[in-house]
Amino acid sequence: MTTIIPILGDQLSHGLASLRGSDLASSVVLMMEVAEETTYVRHHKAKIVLILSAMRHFAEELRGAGWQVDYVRLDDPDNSGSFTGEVERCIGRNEGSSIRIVEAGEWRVQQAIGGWRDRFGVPVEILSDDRFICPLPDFFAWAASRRELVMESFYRQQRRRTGLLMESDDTPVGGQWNFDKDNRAPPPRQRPLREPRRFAPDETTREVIALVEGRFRHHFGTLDSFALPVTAEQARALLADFVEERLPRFGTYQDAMLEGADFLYHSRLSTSLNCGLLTPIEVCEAAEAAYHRGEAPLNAVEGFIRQMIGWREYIRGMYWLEMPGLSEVNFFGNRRDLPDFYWTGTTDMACCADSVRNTRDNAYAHHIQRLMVLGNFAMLAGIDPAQVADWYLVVYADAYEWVEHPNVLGMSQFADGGRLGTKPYAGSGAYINKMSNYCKGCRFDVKKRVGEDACPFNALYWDFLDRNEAKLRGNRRMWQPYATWNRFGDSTKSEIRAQARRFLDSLEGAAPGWARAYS
Ligand code: FAD
Ligand code: DLZ
Ligand code: SF4
Repeated sequence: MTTIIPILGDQLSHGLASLRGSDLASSVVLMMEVAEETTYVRHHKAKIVLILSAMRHFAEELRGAGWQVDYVRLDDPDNSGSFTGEVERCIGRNEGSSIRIVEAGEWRVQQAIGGWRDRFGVPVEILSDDRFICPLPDFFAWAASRRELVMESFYRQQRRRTGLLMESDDTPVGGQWNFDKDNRAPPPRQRPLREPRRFAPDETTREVIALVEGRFRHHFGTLDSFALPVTAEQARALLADFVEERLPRFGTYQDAMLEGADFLYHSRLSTSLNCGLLTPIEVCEAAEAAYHRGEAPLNAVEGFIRQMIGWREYIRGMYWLEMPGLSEVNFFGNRRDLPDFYWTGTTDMACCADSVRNTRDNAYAHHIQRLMVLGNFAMLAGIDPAQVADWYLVVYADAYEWVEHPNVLGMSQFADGGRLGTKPYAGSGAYINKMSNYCKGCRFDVKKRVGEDACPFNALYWDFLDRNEAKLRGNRRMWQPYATWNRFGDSTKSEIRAQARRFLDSLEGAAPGWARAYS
């Protein structure tokens, strides 16, 4: 009687529910490097290196802890290429009599797991992923009890649930739930003194890099500066480094952008969190402890904890609430192809060029680059949201559908018509100019709406409002921009429309198949 415990590439946590309470002697842990996962989109090379290297390290740690691990490598000639195929082979090799697995993070994988009982004729126990703080049934109950699914109210419930930054059951530390108004400073004059800690590739990672440079050489991105944590120990060192060096200013500069400052005061912890090397609760406790030691101010720590237990958990809940329909949403009916510069980085728009460069070099961009530069541009330009979502899923090392879909299709593209956000995150050049130093070095003039050197974001912003007036006019948070638009005279409106049209016509679409062509 052998229980097979499959552990997926984003489940690399020693406290995983399927390992807890399982018997070492009668269990076999199955870990599988499979083509289906490495190519369902053409992931950034760094994401594949991260997952495969972290999986190989994790398997060794499990063996060290006494587990019997059946590990299938990508280049194993008998590898079937899919989770289902590998579980089937593993049952055969080990006379498996039952399967114990933690629910998958993505809909498509969860669907496959749902078919295993019938296919293999053995009991399949699917456990909740309790690394997340809010169980999904609790999120669904919260959502069912609301008319509008506002993150802030969910976040307060999460503060009460965890007791993080709470004086008592209902009193937040500092007397306020949210210090966001202190968190909108323009960029600092200088970069942070020290970049986040880097982890030089060891022999295992170097072996995976060679595999990826061979088999996935046509995928987007470079590996020249690969330095991500691939073990829990390294991830904890990155967390300590963040708490010490950057957390104190995280809040203040949360929305700022500075050319060439790839990480600014951000934590860079999302890749480790999302594949399981860190748990959200340990990260929050480390930040809270820094506040209690007097080493980080409340606006920074509260802002960070809100991202972790508020946004991250709310986004995950929304994914499972809205799937499978979420993949198909297109509220504005946008059809334009994704511009080529999203892959090449070649554009005169300094903000977009720097954000794509960061994405290519580090498989990373910080939140405002993702939201107010690249996402904002795509929405204003009317790009097909499915192409936008594919791009985000490919290019970021922290991207899994559960977190990418709601952020891209909901928060950034408003393609869900406002289920997740109360209004579109649309901004003209003025917003980017306020929050960054990009415009100083740009060939476009951020103050101009029309003309050869006018900032494209300006005409696109007004054209977006104009095009979608019937869909947005009723939104009470859009009243002010429409009031401004309607004060423009007819000739100004026509000039703006013509400017936007000329610019959109000049955009080159990316070659089809970049995101989903199989290697
Ligand atoms: P920090 O700025 O240091 O924030 C701390 C942590 O808070 C992050 O590590 C992350 O775990 C969490 N967090 C903050 N905001 C969010 C959010 N909106 N959703 C979920 N978690 C959040 N995050 C991903 O993990 N994967 C994605 O694929 C992803 N795609 C995004 C796409 C768009 C269009 C946008 C606007 C945001 C996206 N995010 C995504 C959220 C956020 O941008 C990243 O989590 C963050 O930039 C990661 O960098 P960091 O670890 O330095 O974050
Ligand atoms: C992202 C990824 C990649 C690139 N490769 C693998 C893999 O070979 N084996 C694996 O178990 N997981 C991989 N992953 C992560 C999975 O895509 C992720 O675990 C599921 O999508 C979650 O549902
Ligand atoms: Fe971006 Fe416009 Fe500023 Fe150039 S001027 S950096 S395009 S916002």
